[in-house]
Amino acid sequence: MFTNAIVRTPGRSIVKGISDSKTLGLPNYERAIIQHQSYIDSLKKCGLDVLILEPCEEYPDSTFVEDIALITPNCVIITRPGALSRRGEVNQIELVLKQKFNNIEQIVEPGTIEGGDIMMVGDHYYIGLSERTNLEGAKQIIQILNKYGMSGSTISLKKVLHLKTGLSYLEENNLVVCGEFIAESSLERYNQIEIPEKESYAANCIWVNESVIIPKGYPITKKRIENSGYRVLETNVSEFQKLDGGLSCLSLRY
Ligand code: CIR
Repeated sequence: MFTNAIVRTPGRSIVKGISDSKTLGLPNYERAIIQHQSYIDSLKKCGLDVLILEPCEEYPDSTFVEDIALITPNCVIITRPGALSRRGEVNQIELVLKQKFNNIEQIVEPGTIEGGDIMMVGDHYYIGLSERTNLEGAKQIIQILNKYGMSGSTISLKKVLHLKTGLSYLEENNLVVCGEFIAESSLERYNQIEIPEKESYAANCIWVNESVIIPKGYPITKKRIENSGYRVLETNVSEFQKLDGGLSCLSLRY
């Protein structure tokens, strides 16, 4: 069970965030603020205490806090983002995490890793090797996990930005899968909840204490997850989607 979440309010600079999307356009700041508030409300409905950090204008993508740290039950690992424009975000989050946790570890050069590439399954962590996360970053994180009695393994990405762009673990051996991960042999042991390509954005969803929060507007995904026995909450995160941001990357949950 999770009890807490950390989020960061988007700044006005969000319009300058990294985006690969050619069709969705720029995010609208006012709408992003409203959507961010509803996202917080959804986390609260699932019983979480939410720490809301001040906007950080210097870093347009800093609302995507999940990429900057991994909070495990035994230690906290500060990442080293592959995206150059995001590297300085770690200094901002470090101050906050140092006040709350002991056992703080850090990924160092030449390793790069972003939290969107890390999926927790109990005390095992899957690490996506992507354009943002390199082998050295994965090796470092696995070494740190081992030091604290946990384990990790890698999955190579072909197309998507992050591992959790196309995968979400919903506990109880249930795994939401989409696209390139449907045929991934290391994931065969899970009960797979398959998401069709046209709803691929909803493959990034989050399990929070028996409920699953999914992006609004994906009826097939909603039904399939409900049929697997979960309460599903929908929240509109379309302004963040414009920056290739999934729902999970808007919070650190622990
Ligand atoms: C980026 O490209 O870094 C941001 N615009 C989006 C990050 C999304 N992170 C995530 O899905 N974990």
